[in-house]
Amino acid sequence: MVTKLVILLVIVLGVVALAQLMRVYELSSKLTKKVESDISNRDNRFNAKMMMAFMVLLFGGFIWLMLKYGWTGRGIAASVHGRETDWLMDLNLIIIIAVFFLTNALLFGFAYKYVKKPGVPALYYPHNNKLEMIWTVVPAVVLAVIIILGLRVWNTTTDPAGKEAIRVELFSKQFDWTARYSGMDNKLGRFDYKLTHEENNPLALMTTETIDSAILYMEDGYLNTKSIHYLETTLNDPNIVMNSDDRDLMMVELSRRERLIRMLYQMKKRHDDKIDTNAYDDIIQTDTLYLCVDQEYEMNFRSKDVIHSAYFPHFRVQMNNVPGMTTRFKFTPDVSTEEMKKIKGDENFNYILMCNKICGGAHYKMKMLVEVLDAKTYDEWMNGVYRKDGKGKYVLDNKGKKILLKRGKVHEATFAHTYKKGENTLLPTTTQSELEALKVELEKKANLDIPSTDGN
Ligand SMILES: [Cu+2]
Repeated sequence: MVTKLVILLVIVLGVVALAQLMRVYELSSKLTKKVESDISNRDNRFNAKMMMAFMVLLFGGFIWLMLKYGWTGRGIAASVHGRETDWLMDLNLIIIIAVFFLTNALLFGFAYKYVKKPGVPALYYPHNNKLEMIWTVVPAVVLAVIIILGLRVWNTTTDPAGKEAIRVELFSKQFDWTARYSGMDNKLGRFDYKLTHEENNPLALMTTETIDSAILYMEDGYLNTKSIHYLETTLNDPNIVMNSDDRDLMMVELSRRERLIRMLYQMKKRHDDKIDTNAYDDIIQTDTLYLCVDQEYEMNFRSKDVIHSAYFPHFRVQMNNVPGMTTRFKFTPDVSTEEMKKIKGDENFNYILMCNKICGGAHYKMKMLVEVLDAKTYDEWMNGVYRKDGKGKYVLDNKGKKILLKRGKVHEATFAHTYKKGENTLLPTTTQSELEALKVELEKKANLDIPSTDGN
């Protein structure tokens, strides 16, 4: 408190002192009969020299920074197209640095050379067509070349990938990443946001089961206070007294649900259960993204909530994840994590995927480790994920401890385990036996086996 007061006092006194100094200067110029706007030749020459000194400092500082941090400050790229974008970036930097030195040398050099001299009038030079032409055409041509080269690289990275590329989906939400590999068939299972279920189907994958369970949940939803059944019975119950605002809210919710259920039934009608298998073999990774060196990847980006941005700095990849659409980027990592550790001389080095859009409070921790494995290690990992079942079909194996797997398949019955009594405050008091009865009824209706909780 005292220090703050002292600082304030010093500032106030400083301002007063400055005002007094100005006053002294004005009075002394009156005495010497000098007009304030008159600037002496000595002042002019001093300013010209200071311009040169500033230029030397500016250029010197710039060169020193480049020597200290490397002329681009980027480090090597770890992907094939990354080298191309780095080449483009270098080309841009060369042009920018050349122009920087040229224009600043002219600016400060002219200020020095054409300093006001006694008796020499200023040259009146209003216009020169040739000069105008040069500084319009030259930058236009340079820009066109840069843009054409850039577009070429952009197109090669965002075009659909070839058949041999592995499809991976990066699903983003506040505040984490989930990777989904297309699996043995190299086809990503389809998805629809209407099938999102926080516990059982966070990626909103579309299979016969997920559609059925979404319909059942929407209609009857075990302990789901937004289910159509719950809303209807509550609204029609003569024993429940509600104020009109609450009733209106419930009616709105009910009509929303009814619209959604119609869309779900349409989805069910159109759904071809042959595509279910595309989703079943998808591998879902939440901690580390494993990539194989020299393998092309097609990354498909999705967002559940707000705009995120997938940023792999070492691969020179960045793409916005936009709710409601899939964005794409293809790239081939060509330096494995082990190789990069040696290049950097850092045992702890790891590639990383970060969110590069300020997407909310915990944005800073929205990261995922990326490991680029050599082909052999990558195969070992893949073999740990899959095993063949009795019919010779590949199925997911849940044994690998280091890998977190979830099957892209959910059953209605599983959410009976996840929705606990009293979790929702809107819930009417229900006795344990009523709960059990409801559960049995629902299971009968779903006509599904209750799967074991480990997802197999
Ligand atoms: Cu984010």
